[in-house]
Amino acid sequence: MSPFTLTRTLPADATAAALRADVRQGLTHDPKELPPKWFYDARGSELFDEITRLPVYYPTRAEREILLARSGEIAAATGARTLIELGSGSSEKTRHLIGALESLDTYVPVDVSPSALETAGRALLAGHPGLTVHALVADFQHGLTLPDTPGPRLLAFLGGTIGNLLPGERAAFLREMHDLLAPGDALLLGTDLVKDEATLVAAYDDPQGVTAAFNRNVLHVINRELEADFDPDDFTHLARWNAEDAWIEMRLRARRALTVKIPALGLAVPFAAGEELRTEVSAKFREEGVRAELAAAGMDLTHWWTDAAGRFALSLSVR
Ligand code: AVJ
Repeated sequence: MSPFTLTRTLPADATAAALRADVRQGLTHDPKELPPKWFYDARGSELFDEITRLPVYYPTRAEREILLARSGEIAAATGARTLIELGSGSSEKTRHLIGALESLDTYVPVDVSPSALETAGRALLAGHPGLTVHALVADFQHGLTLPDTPGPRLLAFLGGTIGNLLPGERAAFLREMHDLLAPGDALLLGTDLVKDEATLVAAYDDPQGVTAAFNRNVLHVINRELEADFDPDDFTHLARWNAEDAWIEMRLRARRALTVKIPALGLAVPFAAGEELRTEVSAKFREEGVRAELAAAGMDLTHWWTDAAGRFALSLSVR
């Protein structure tokens, strides 16, 4: 078998249909909201990369610090022969972990972007001649089927992206992850941690305005894909800490009363002056909460590692 295979579990038009459904549902809902996954077209992915290099955006650096310090322990604790990574993107975060996993046989990167999977998969193979890469084009929130690869398996979901799910979605997602694993397999989960409000809000409202551009980018995506006539300059970027739900919310607030036409959906969407559209929820966690949510999904948290400053955590749990 070739050391690199790419399997599409997403029909080519599934993404377009999902965008239409999400935009119709979210913009006719009161209050208005959109799921954060639509930020990431080519421009949005570039802006997110820029965010990860901003001085105020600490999660990426904190998680990298933990991975550099703990990859040996992760390898020893799991003895993984298959590493599955959800939302693998450029596979940048896992390069070090892959190097440390001495018994690794197969890497299964899962992403919605086939081009990112091709580039990352082939680059990894160049550095790891014995490795098999089985890339999956898939949306991991919707019925993931994994290839039959050798155990034990390690499933990695890094970056704190689990924070984009609402509590009910999170419970369902963790249960699905449990169901994908066999007894003895492990889950490596990255979670951003609750901390002082100023640090949290600053991470989502940088002075350079990169996060504001990233937030408004979803309006460009809707304009392009659904022929809408949003003027992104009509909206101001907002980042707010919601202490009750322990999450950061990104919002776009209409500067004036306006109506947006979305011909592809036959919709006219009125905004009142000052009306807010919620574009992202990014939940922050505490150790006890993560442990309890994992336990509810049938997983047993065995390791909890944070960066030296205690801002971000990686947890390892076993089914
Ligand atoms: C990619 C979901 C982890 O929530 O921190 C960064 C996305 N949004 N700045 C996060 C994001 C605004 C990021 N995740």
